[in-house]
Amino acid sequence: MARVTLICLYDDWAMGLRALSNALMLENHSVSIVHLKLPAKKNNSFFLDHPINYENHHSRHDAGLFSVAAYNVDAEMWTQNELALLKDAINMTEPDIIGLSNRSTYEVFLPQLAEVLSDFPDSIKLVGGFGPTLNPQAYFKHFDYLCIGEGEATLVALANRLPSPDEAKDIPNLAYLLDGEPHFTHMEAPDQTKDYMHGGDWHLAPHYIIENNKLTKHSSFFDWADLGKDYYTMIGRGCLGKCSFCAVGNFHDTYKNKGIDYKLRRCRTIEAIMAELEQAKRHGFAKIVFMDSFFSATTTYLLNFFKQYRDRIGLPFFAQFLPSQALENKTIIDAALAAGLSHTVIGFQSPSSEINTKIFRRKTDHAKALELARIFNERGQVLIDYHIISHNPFESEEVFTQGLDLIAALPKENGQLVLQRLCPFPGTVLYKMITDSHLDLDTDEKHKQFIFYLAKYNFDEAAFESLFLKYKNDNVTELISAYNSSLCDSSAPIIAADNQFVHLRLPLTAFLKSYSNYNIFSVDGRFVALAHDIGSFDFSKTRVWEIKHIPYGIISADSLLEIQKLINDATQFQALLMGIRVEFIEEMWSYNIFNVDTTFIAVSQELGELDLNKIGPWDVRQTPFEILSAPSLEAIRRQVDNAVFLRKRLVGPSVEFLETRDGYNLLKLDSRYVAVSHGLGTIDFANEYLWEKDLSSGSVLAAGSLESLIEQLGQIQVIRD
Ligand code: B12
Ligand code: SF4
Repeated sequence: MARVTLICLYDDWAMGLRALSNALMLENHSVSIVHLKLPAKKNNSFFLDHPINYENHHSRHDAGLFSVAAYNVDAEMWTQNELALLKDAINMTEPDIIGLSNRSTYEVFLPQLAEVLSDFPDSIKLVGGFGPTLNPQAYFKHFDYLCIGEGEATLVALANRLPSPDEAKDIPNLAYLLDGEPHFTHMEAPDQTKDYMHGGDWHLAPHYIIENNKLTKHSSFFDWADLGKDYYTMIGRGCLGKCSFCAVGNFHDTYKNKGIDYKLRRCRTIEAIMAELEQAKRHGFAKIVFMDSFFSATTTYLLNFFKQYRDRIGLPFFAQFLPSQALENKTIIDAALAAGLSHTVIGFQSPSSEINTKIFRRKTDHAKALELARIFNERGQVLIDYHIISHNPFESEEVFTQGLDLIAALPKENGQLVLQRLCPFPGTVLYKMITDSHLDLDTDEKHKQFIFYLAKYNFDEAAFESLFLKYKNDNVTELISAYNSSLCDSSAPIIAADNQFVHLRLPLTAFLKSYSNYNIFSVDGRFVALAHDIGSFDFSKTRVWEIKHIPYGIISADSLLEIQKLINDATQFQALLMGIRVEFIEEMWSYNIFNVDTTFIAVSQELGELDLNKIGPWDVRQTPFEILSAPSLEAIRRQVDNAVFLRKRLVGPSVEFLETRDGYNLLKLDSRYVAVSHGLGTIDFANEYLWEKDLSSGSVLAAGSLESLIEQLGQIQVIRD
């Protein structure tokens, strides 16, 4: 039996790892799954000029002011602490094999991950997924092995034998450096009789979650998953399409180029899917999300599937259909609706059929896609996402006009426009096309087209025309502020900002202050403003996105500064009311100390150079203790002293209990003295880190001597009294 630790990045469901762990567990190997960060999203127009990922604009989520959504690493980069926790998690699982699942987006961060893995010289280090399959060269120097294509058989063979690279020749789908040169083993098609999506005990593999600078362990996936919400799965593998921008078609070519008969699409048996979904339903999931790029199968299969789904599962579900198949056999639409279809995607991608065929290699027929949208729309119950790809260097002015016409033709009720920015991944056909073409992207022009598409979707005809005529020759900044002003015009049909809440699981936590006509709350590190006009709610019961509200009734932002700005903008676009004077005072150890009005702030130099005249410290994503504040210079110096010590981990057996005083336990930890408030409960110092606790309210104090600690305790008492 081998111990295998699989790692995914910014993924909660990690279906690839689910399949791999099923395959391993069926062969009696022991598996642990580590989630380094959960999905993250951030809305900010900053990402318009700094694209890293699939930035997008979602007309419903982002219906407040203009903003662009960015995901995962660009929304919330992992911290050094979190990398340290990754090391801890791997240590705890003592793996023979460490397997990382990687997508192209994370390739630039490989050195950081490789450094963590290098601490485990005795484990085999393997990487798999779309990233290494498409662009193996980026991975060789960091890993012992790369898995090319689907990984179940390869990983099981590796776990059965734990070979060194020169003994791995007969394991299919592997790549590695042999005498410094890339070496690829033979490829084999996956065993078509096997269905690893479900059937094993994948959910019983321990899941380690690293998020918000904390590491938590869960003995079952279902103990941790958001029960009562969405359950993700697929009815098959692969896709009938071979789009040039998408990794999936290129994945298929990896097999085809080696002469392997690899089916574009394989469907699971209906019985296996029903058994899986019955389990999901028993666990309390409320909606099923089928992540198949298309719900494609024979018509007989689909009709039978929907009938069984309706009878045995009956939960609302998301699925995406092939327009041509659904229109030729409209009984599929009827059956899907009767079974509970509640959400779908209609993907247009380029507004031009010619670009779709010649550049994107898609067979999309816009007339059919629109007809399907109309049918769903007429039937009323289905929410439709319309997908269009923006920022395409091959698209001319004429295509932009076609895009406006296409958007005008979309049924809007129950619809939402999702503009995805083109991001060509290395190794895809499109990437090569773009590099070979030497075409320059006129970024400003593309940004403007992006905003005009949104306006076309969000505004009525007259409002759009007026914006377009006035600003088509203006710069992007002018256009954005004109777009935002037009949104305030009541003629524009705004579905006000329920943005950003999709990933928030917590109810509202703390009321911060009243500002203008809004109450501002802090919600798990973000800020939410609710207009007084929308009344009061019991936030422990109501999620903020469930509240029906007036335009701009709910505004959210990542910082207090930003939310105040949005409130100002919303209430007549007043000038920003912030003008803080910041003065540098001194450097203390690895901190810079500043005076900001009546407060003193210490900023860790690890955060790099910050211009505090332009950004508030609350705008900076921090790990604990990176930014400290206090009302006096003495107090901030003391905090720096504490922080430098506390940022080191306070774990280990050398904890000596000294005494109890004023609601604190006084301890000696190594050479330091620490007071821990009784309010924190019992702390197991061998397994817990003090900084995981809420340290903000003076619940942990530290000093170099007992006298100094007792003095601090006295001061705290004065403040509390
Ligand atoms: C589902 C899905 C999502 C879901 C994922 C979460 C969920 N709730 O399930 C959502 C919508 C959140 C999502 C988000 C994103 N996705 Co996505 N997503 C997919 C999709 C449709 C299916 C992936 C899947 O689960 N497949 C089924 C499993 C069983 O297969 P698999 O993951 O490929 O894993 C197999 C092999 O790859 C391999 N393997 C994988 N990892 C490892 C590791 C080891 C050690 C080994 C040995 C083998 C191995 O073995 C596995 C079993 O056979 C694919 C397209 C597709 N049809 O495949 C795109 C796809 C994977 N996504 C893609 C992208 C770009 C993204 C985003 C970056 C988009 C963005 N927002 O910017 C994010 C990144 C998310 C992340 N955490 O990294 C790209 C990846 C391209 C690339 N070159 O890397 C794809 C291929 C689509 C595309 N347009 O090309 N995605
Ligand atoms: S249809 Fe979707 S999943 Fe299939 S190849 Fe095209 S973009 Fe990829």
